[in-house]
Amino acid sequence: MLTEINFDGLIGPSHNYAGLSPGNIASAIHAGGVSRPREAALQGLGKMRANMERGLVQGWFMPLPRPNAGWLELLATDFASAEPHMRAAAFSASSMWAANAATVSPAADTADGRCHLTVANLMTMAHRSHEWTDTLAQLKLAFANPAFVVHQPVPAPFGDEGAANHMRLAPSHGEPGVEIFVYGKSGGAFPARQHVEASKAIARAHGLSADRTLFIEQNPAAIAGGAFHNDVVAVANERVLFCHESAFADRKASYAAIVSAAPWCEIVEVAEADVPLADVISSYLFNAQLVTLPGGEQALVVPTEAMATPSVRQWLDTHVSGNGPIRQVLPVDVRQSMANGGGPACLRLRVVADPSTIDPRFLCSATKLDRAAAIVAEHWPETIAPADLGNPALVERVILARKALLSALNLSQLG
Ligand code: SUG
Repeated sequence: MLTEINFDGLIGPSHNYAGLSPGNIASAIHAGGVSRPREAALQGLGKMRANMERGLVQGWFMPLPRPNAGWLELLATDFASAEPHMRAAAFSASSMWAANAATVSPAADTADGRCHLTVANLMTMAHRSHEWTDTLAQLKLAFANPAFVVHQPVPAPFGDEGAANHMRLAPSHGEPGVEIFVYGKSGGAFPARQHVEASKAIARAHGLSADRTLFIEQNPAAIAGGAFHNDVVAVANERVLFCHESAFADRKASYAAIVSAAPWCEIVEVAEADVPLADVISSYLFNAQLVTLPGGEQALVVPTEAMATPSVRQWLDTHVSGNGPIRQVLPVDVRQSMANGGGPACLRLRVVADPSTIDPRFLCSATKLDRAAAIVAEHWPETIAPADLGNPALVERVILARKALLSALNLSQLG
């Protein structure tokens, strides 16, 4: 049976705060801080568990090999001799943010009736540009069934950041939907990571129909304010689009195009006067998982930071006590990821599919979550300070920790 599956990136043992993402305010603020990889991974597993307990289908992706020795080799260096910024780029656990792993078009939207995935090239940020090869290997394994088509990345120089800049509206998950690609235009203070040429290439590769595909420009003011991905200011689920007033460059024309392509959709807009953009960015109100619970109600899985921001809390209380489509607000603690700019929505990739078509090793169960949590508790470093990155003992520990996880989950073939 077709259902939405959320695949979360299991937070890797090298999680640290290196300030690698210009335009991502949380990453800049926490640069040089001491990270807590063990706590981070347990928070992520806690989110997966809570969503499963609500009756949602949960999958996961494994951390990538870090430091990425192969990438450093291509750069004619190695971890011991690389300059500090290259070391940090090779060591980053950034693949945890699975919303940036790929763009997914469910079978109901595509010309050949298969579910298409294009791995994101993430080429704008050095530390993320080398994720795609290992991510692609996992996607090929998880989605090897002929129900799926897994595509190579869009070639340079067209930046693609995956599902973080892609939304889908549909009367229900399994029905044909409208896919909305949100791109940025370069020239602002911060990089526009999603290029329209990449979005268009993906829409063509996935065989999307023109009347159910939209390309919308992200508001440059939102990017300048710290919304480095569209999913920081907007999220969609089935027939609901939940967004901030400042999300799109041409607000009225964007809404008109969306309503014309999806007349059954409901746009829930948060006004700047109620929640200013700065509060949106710091609270990650929209970097929430908007999900349909088994009973049919929509719930918003928000970071705890959202509840601690008075304007956001007030907006949510008013909405839920009124007649709006978001019926429940479910706070979750993912503070370790949030400090690098990754909220609940960043940590997951949504795939509408029949779970029986997916390699079962990538689907979670309560027992597997327990097994992973035990490995994390035993092997993940408790803390990483910036100076630790040069410590060979830490490198060895991080490599062994990941190997222990893969072995416990029968995924050692990921190497
Ligand atoms: O690409 N942070 C990530 C956060 C990604 C959030 N994803 C979505 N919005 N979907 C990024 O900027 C920071 C790493 C560091 O600074 O150490 C980082 O890569």
